[in-house]
Amino acid sequence: MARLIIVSNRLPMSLHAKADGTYALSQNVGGLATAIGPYHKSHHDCLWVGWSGIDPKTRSKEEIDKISDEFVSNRCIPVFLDQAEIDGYYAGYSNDTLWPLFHDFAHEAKFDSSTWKVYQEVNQKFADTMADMVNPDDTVWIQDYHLMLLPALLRARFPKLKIGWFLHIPFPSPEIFHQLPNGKDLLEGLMGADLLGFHTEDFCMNFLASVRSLLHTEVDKDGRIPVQNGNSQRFVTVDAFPIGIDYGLYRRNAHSSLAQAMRHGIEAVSGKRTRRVSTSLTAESEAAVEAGETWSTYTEDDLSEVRLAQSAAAKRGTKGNKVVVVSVSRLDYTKGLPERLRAFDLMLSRYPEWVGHVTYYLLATPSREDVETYRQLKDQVDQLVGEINGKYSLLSWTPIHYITRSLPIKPVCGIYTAGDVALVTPLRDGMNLVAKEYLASRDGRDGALVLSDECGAARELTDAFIVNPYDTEAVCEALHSALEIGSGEAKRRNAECRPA
Ligand code: ADQ
Repeated sequence: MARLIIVSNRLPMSLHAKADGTYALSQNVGGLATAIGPYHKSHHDCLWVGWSGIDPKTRSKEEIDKISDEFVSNRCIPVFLDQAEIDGYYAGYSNDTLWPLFHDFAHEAKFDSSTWKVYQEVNQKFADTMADMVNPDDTVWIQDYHLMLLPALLRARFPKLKIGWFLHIPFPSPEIFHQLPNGKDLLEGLMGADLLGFHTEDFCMNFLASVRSLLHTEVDKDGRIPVQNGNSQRFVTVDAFPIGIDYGLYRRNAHSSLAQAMRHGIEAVSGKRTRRVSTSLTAESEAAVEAGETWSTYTEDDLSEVRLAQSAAAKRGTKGNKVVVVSVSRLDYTKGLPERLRAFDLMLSRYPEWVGHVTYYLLATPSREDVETYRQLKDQVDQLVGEINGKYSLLSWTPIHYITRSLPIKPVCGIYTAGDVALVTPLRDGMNLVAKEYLASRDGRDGALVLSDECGAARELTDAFIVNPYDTEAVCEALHSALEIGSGEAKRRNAECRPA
């Protein structure tokens, strides 16, 4: 029977040892697992090959066998990589070189011939692992920038195999791609595939421009690249396949009791819903007046908090008008979290009537904490959240609720359904699934999306408030407008984004 074999750097599941010595698997989070995981789960003829997350040098042979069995019983074929391989191939060449360069952060990219060597070796290791399990009539679907050499390595062993490769991140302009010392090798690696997929037409055009200039190959009018193999000729087709989500999964989970409980909790804390111990902005404003009398000997600056509380209460009233902004993101420099926070800060200072009325739920999971740039980013985000909360908090209200844990899908859907506005402003992103998840969770009801024009999703979700994520003023104004629109206008915009 012909099967679909998905290949990615990481398997969609992680292994946990249980107290009784057996193992259990849990679903990983992240764009790739979200996008493709549901297909693998529901198609019993589909296998997934990827790194197990286990260093074989730290386990006995018996343990590795037991771990492999656990993965295989979930239709996952593990590739075991030791620490040196992970350092060179994953942390090194994939994440220190390709990730920043492909996201137009060339200044963050490191070029190191030793990591390139390990990248080649690990791609070869994937090909070796697959050599014993692939049938010639299978279809192999390779994912992402970690495995750009694998198509040609598999083609050399299986001339007739159907091979696809999909890039989940942007493909950069030729000017940027040409900075990569091994760019030509990577393109040649990809020429082993039959079909190369990108999120957008723009990324396809960037890719084809690099193919023309580095491989000196003409591309035909259908975007096909001819590849000569001895006397025979094959074609590599290039096309855009904007990745989606399992819409029904998010819509269903948004209605789950856990998601509803999460939503009610957020609405209570942000003042949208009455809570058991009520602390109103009026009370705070009255307290501020009293405090103002006590503090009247202090300088004007010291009284700004008092004024904020009074003006917030006066301008928006004390009932209703409480709104929630949400963001869900990995903590990565491409996601633009400091820039979002600065825009939120600017909105509170430019429109002080939002003080006490808008609460920002920021779910931001740290990633790659062993890397200095990422540690610095986490420190910067922590500091900005602290500064904004310190500057605007009232006794009964905190502007930003900052959660750095990774949450399961139901609470995440609860956050989406509580959000009157989702602020999704990556500096550069292949697609961005969070934008789609937010809309699916709301399923055409009200709620507004402020979306970066630097992500693939902006090509599809054109009824969102589209902004330049670097432009703090523009993001601030878009956020303000998104918070102000009526539910009729929000529903109209969201209806356009529902699947037919
Ligand atoms: P990512 O860079 O991981 O994916 P994204 O598309 O936003 O980016 O997907 C993130 C996923 O992780 C979403 O499903 C989101 O719900 C989940 N997530 C993020 N933070 C979470 C948290 N704290 N708790 C729980 N879940 C969390 C890459 C590319 C993207 C591309 C996808 C798919 O970088 O551009 O859209 O692959 O192709």
